[in-house]
This record gives sequence, structure tokens and C-alpha cells, in this order.
Amino acid sequence: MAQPAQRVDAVIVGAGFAGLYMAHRLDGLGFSLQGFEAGSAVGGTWYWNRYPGARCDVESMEYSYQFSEELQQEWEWTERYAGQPEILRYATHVADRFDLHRHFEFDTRVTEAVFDEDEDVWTIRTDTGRTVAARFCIMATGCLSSANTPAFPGMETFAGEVYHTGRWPHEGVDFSGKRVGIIGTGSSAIQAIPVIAREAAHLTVFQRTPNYSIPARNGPLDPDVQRAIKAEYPEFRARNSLMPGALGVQATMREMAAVDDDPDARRRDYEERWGIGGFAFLMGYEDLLINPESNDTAADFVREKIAEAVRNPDVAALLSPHNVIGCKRPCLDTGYYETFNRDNVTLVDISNAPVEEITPTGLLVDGVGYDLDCIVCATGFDAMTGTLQRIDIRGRGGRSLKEKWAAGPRTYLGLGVAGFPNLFTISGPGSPSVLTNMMVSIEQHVNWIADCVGHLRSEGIATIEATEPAEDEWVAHVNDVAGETLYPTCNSWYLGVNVPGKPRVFMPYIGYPPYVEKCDEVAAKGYEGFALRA
Ligand code: N01
Repeated sequence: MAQPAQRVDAVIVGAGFAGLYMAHRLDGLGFSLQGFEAGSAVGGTWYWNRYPGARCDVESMEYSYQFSEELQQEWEWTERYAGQPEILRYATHVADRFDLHRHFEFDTRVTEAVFDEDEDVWTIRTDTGRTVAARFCIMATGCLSSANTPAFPGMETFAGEVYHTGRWPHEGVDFSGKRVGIIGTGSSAIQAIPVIAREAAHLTVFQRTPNYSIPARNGPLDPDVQRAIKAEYPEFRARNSLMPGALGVQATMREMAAVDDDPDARRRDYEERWGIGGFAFLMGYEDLLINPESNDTAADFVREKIAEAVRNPDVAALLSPHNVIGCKRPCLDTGYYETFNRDNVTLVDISNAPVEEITPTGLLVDGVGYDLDCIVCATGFDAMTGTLQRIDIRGRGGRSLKEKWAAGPRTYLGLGVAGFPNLFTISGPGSPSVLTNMMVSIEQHVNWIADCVGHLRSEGIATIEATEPAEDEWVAHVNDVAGETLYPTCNSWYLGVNVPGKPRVFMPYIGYPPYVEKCDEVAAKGYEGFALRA
């Protein structure tokens, strides 16, 4: 006989930064909960992405929780941009400090979530055979958590080792003396390439599309800087939350078009920002992602920097992108372009001739064989929707989310989905999520959801569900806003183009901080756009 299901108020899927804080908030409100996590420990992205050089591209003093003043005062960051091991230590510290491990079952993947319309209850099943009934199902599954490994022909015949940056072995990989091939030149590869190149006998980089990368200028975090920020941390956070994407970059944006600036002044500005490092470079002028001519001024500047950094002009030309700068997630690096000056690094252009085949001894491109001991797939993720669609989520009438999203994700505010009552997505498609400092977006979503379910409880409301008209309007708005920018001009994972067969739809919402006001307004108006049923 089937085991009776455990009953809780809420199930939380994922123990990354979103799931941890969600558990903390719901526990604080006295809700019973059960969390599930596919990994063996907390940390989400930072649990899985352990490739050499993995590091955050948001500054440490910003990429941390702000919900607890004690926590943000006591934690000491060591570098301007924290590396993966330090961020994972921080996640573990938070889970210990707020006693959050007890809410989660680890090594457990949620496979199914089905809504029962008669009972207003979600039934959640896992790959370990657990069944839990919950009023609320909260997806804290992350935006970049389903690795994308292209089906290269012959992959299974390769005699060496194959790795994906997003599923890196916990014990690490020793590349010394090895011939390594890396496929991809996105953020992960751009961080890993300089580190692997220092260790491997030879590194061959297979590049389909070159990428713009800005120096991170990482280094030890000045204790005086840390002290000064901590002396006024709430004010620092408040200022950052008013910046585009809640990224309180060191150099602020001017309300000016790049093309309207005097060319010498503009160059000085780009030089200064290049010297500061990080996303500040792309935040100098308000129209960089709107006006192609303005965008060209920044792109030209970076192409000049590539030409200066790379000795071989042919290699520099191959490394120089020609798409809009910033329409793909900008990469931050430490010595990326300079790495191509090393004798043990080869760049192979696969833009016109894709990886033909993986053979037992290496890789074949355009009839040329490359002998390799290891292949690193830095080929990214099935972003934003991949993980949600791998779970069999069924709402009203047994309709699956996968079916509903066949032509692209449809949500209201990236928080709720029509036809799926009491299901919440933290940093879901249609919310600013990946275009922001994720920690800030996560806290904003978690606080909104916690306030919402607290309100439902106190008002005796059984279900909350996005209405179709509100969802339609929001989806149209997300698309309209994206359409006014240069974002849709590149083949980025924001559009799902990196995954064969995925519909080309711009998934994140461009508009932080106004988005926060919209969410607050919706709540203040009694959850406008949602249907509440007693
Ligand atoms: O993945 P990506 P990522 N054959 O999708 C190539 C975050 N992140 O893991 O551009 C050959 O960006 C693909 O080529 P193309 C950050 O938000 C943050 O690097 O599609 N090549 C591309 O070069 C980031 O944006 C941090 O033509 C293939 C690469 O693989 C996001 O994660 C660090 C291919 C994939 O790049 C994803 O970054 C790391 C194929 N069949 C990641 N398929 C920081 O915080 C794909 N490629 C710093």
C-alpha cells in the first residue's frame, strides 16, 4: 500500500540562496515546510560550479544577504569578487547560523508536482520515492542550474575524461601534463581558461562566438573599504537597490547618450571604467543597450583593448566580437585575452565548421583532428526554464507547465503562473533575475512570497493564482520592453538560443528597480492580477 503523504504548508525545491532564505522566512512565520535539494549540500549554483577560476562577477560586499544586520556585520569577505569556495562557505555558514539544514532533504531530486483541484493541495514526488502534500509549492530552482551539454556525435567513444563546468567534480581535476580541449567561450570558459592554461601541457580553445570580456580587477578586499561599508551597510544597500539591476557599481551612470559625448571625454571615461574593472564599464551612458551607434563606441574600445593585449593579430581578430556589447551577459576576467599569448594555448575557430565528431583520441573540426586527454564543456545551461520543465509540474486540469510554455515561458511578474495556483517561482522567467544582482532579486522575491502567504493565512484564503489577462499583459510588457533594446540582437541564453529547439523568447524582465515598485503595488492593491479564493 502506498505510504500516506507527509503534509506540510510548503515545499521548497532547491537549497541555494533562494531556498535557504525562503525556508528561513517561512519558518519564522510558523509554516511547516519540507525542502528538497538534488545536491548533497546547500549552495545551489555555488555547490555545482566548482571549475577552476569560478568566481562571482558581482562584488562581495553586494553579493550577500542583507536580511540580517548581524550576519552582514560579522561575515568578512577576503576579495573584491569572492571565489566559489568562499561563497560556498558563506552559504554553509548562513545555513548553520539560522539552523536551515534541518528543513532540507539532500541528494533528492523533485520529479513531479501535481495540483489537486478538489483539495487545493500540491503533491510533490521525488526520485527517492518520497511523496509530500503541500498547500504551497515554491520553486527555488535557480536560473542556471540545468547544464547544457550538446550532443556532439561520438562523445561516448572518447577515451579521455569529459567535464562540464556546471557539474565539476568535487575532488577537483588535475590537468598537469594533460592536453586539454575546452568548448565554449562564455563566462565560465573565460574564467577557467587562464587557470587551466597555467596547469595543462596544452590547452586548445574551441570558439564558436567570441565574447567581450572586461577585466575584473579582482584582488584582496581592502579592510578599510569593508569597514567603511559596514559602518553604513543599510544605507549602502539602499543606494544599491536604486541602481539599474541593483548593481551598485563604483562608477555611476550619467543620463547621457554615449554618441553625444565629446569623443575625447568618452574615451577618458571608458579608460577610467576599464581601470576600475567590472560592470562599471557598461554603465557609463544610459543608451549603450538602446542605440547601436553608442554601443559601437564601447565595442570599438574593447576591440582595441583586445588588439593591445594579444600579440598575434590573427588571434586578436578571431577573439574580437562583432555583435552588440552587453546583449550577452558581459564576462569579467583575470588575464583572459593575455592567455592567448602563451605557447601552450591554441585558439580554434569553429564558427563556420562546428565540432564534427568526438573520436576516441580527441576532436575533429573541419577534417582536422585535435588529440586530447580531457574535454571541458563550458557550454552553458538550459537557462531559466530548463530546470522547471524537467519537473513534471501539472496545474489545473492536469495541464503541464511544459505544455503551457511550449512557445516560451508565460508568467505574471515571474512569480506566478495562470492555471497553477499556489505555485511560486523565485526569480522566475519574466522577472529581472539574471539581469540583476541575484542576491537582491532573491531577497525581494522571497520577502514578497512570504508576505503573500502570511496574508493568505490571516485572511483565510485557500489559493492565489495569476489571472490569464494579467499574465498576458505582463508577457506582452516583458517582450515590448526587450524589443526597445539591443538585447534581442544576439544569440544569447537570455533568448534560449543556445539550446536547440528552445523557442526564441527574451526571458528576463528588463526593469529593475521599477519592477520592485510594481510588485509592491500589486500586493498593496490586494494582489491585483491574482485571483484569491477563500
Ligand atoms: O555559458 P554560456 P557559461 N558547439 O551559455 C558555446 C553565469 N556565470 O556557463 O556563444 C560549440 O554563456 C557557446 O557558444 P555561442 C553568467 O550569467 C556567471 O559560460 O552560443 N560551442 C558559448 O561560447 C553566464 O552568462 C559567472 O556561439 C558551443 C559557451 O559555449 C551564465 O552563467 C561565471 C555549443 C556557453 O556560454 C552562463 O555562462 C560563470 C556547441 N554546440 C557563469 N553550445 C560569474 O559570476 C554552446 N557553445 C562570473
